[in-house]
Amino acid sequence: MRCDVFSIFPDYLSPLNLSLMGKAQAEGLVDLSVHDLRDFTTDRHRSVDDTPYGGGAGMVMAAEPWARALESVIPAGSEVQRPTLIVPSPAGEVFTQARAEELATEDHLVFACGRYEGIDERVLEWAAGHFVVRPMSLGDYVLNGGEVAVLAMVEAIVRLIPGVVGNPLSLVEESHQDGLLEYPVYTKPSRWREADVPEVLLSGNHAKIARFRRDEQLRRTAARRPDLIARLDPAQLDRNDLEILHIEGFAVQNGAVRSVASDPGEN
Ligand code: JEW
Repeated sequence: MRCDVFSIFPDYLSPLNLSLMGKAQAEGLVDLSVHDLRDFTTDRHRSVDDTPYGGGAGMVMAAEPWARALESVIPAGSEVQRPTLIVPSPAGEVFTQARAEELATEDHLVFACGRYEGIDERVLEWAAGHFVVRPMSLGDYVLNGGEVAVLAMVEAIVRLIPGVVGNPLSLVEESHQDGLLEYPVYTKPSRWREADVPEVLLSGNHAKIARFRRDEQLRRTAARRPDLIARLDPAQLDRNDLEILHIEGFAVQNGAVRSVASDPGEN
């Protein structure tokens, strides 16, 4: 996979040369280039921003440096196999594991890191003629620019490329999560500062261990991510699951898992 990243702070992306990402690059699984957007300016001051039409606070990234930058990575003479252009934005589609899995199968990803109040919208419209354009949000909070979002997205995508993560079984286990949060994990020593590892994990009883872990997944998902509980398919839940969920304040109603009154939650 080829990845091109454009930013006015290319040094911000240097973690991509470390650890897992660095190894993936050294092994030729990923070919990553980080480009300085200012190299595509034409004025003496290398400016990339200007005041917003319609008024308002802050500055907007001007179209021309972006177009020149993006043109530099358009594959020669191919309307077919358009690269995917990911534009981090608080107004984008939310980046999820499903999006990471989809993007991990692409040949060529291009990332456009904005700053200030964002990029002139006409860049995205123009780019749609050469790229599959995907404005993407890392989540519902505001960053100062796209760089941190790109670090997270590239890490989530690249680790799914075959050969990048050492043990492919950990990827298989991950993808088989049934829409629940992970169970808690423990390592030696079995007693640490008065705190014991749950006894069942030392028992060697694999059926009981699996049940314990499933219960913990259900409990923490109910407590921390009730939105995920509401999306469970009741047909995939056994009697034990339903009992745990009931203790946590959920029950099956009209073919869906619903929160049962007693806990009013935040609303
Ligand atoms: C994010 C890119 C570029 C992504 C997620 N645009 C914009 C904008 C900004 C602040 C306030 C309002 C709009 C700053 N900003 C970005 C923010 C991505 C840029 C400039 C971003 N949160 N924030 N998930």
